[in-house]
Amino acid sequence: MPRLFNPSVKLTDNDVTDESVYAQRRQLLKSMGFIGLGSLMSQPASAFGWFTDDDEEKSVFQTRDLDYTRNKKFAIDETLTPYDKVSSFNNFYEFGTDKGDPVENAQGFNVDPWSLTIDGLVEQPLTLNYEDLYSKFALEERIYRMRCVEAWSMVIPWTGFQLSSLLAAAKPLSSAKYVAFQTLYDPKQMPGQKSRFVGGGIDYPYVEGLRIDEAAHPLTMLSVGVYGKTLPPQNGAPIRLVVPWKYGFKSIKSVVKITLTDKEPPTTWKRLAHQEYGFYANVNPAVDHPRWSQASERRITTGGLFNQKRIPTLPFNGYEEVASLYTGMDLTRNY
Ligand SMILES: Nc1nc2c(c(=O)[nH]1)N[C@H]1C(S)=C(S)[C@@H](COP(=O)(O)O)O[C@H]1N2
Ligand SMILES: [Mo]
Repeated sequence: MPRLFNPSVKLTDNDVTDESVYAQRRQLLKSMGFIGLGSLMSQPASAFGWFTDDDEEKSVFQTRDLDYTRNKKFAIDETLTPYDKVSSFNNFYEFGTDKGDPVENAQGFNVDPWSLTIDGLVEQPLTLNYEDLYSKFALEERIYRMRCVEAWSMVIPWTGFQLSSLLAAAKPLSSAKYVAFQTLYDPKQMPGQKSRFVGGGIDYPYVEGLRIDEAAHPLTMLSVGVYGKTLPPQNGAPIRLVVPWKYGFKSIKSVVKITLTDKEPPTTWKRLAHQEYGFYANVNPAVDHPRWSQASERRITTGGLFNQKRIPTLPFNGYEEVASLYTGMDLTRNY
């Protein structure tokens, strides 16, 4: 059973387990009345098993091979997280709050047709259709670390293109200071949007945002694939953001709208609990989450989830080249 959340107890590295951290993040939602007891009790079963035992034949979303080049600049000497774990241990609350829910509930997700619009403070608003996502920009593969705020991490080969290419095509006006992102809103397809018990009580659509210099940074990617194939729905098909120096919740999935604005846009987790999840969300081992340490992380490679090796968390998730974006900012306040 998950441990009960006690806000006065600050967990140290030694007594925090991944299980207790997920349980605590969920506990916040439960304390707000959004997760039913049934869902909380079923959590360990699906979080411990990579796949739920299910003899039923289910149709599986069909992915296909992509044409791309490997960008060797991002070939890092770390063990990749295997595809079966990347695609079966997910946070995608639109399909349920358990780690095993998205792979279970998203296989019928229809991504074609798709429409992604870029609008707001731009000279040239754009709309990309499903085919455009794979053909308008040259695709490349980059291996990035991904660090969830829940203190686990993966190493993932993403296929996609720099967000900066898309922004350049839309020609931002000089008044544009931020970029806002929005996930598809389609309660018929996304059970978590239909029921607050399935979706954790989040106000959908899921929204995220970046400062425009963060959005234009060469590390910031729009991903349309993983392991050389189109994204499966549980990873944010057909297109999702990847910002490798920030906690995973910034990397919004199944994006339909990108809007340039002059004001800091609302972001889903900050709106839910601003004292715990900020707008910046830069990976930072020196700034703990109010309820758990961020000094280390469980790197998910092969083997069972809770046998994974704990490694130190690096500032900006090891992407120190972004540090200059934050010169003069207090990153303890701007968490
Ligand atoms: N729309 C949407 N995007 C989302 C989420 C979500 O619940 N909904 N979860 C976020 C979180 S908390 C993480 S850690 C990553 C997980 O990405 P992955 O499942 O592809 O590893 O997606 C992020 N993007
Ligand atoms: Mo996350």
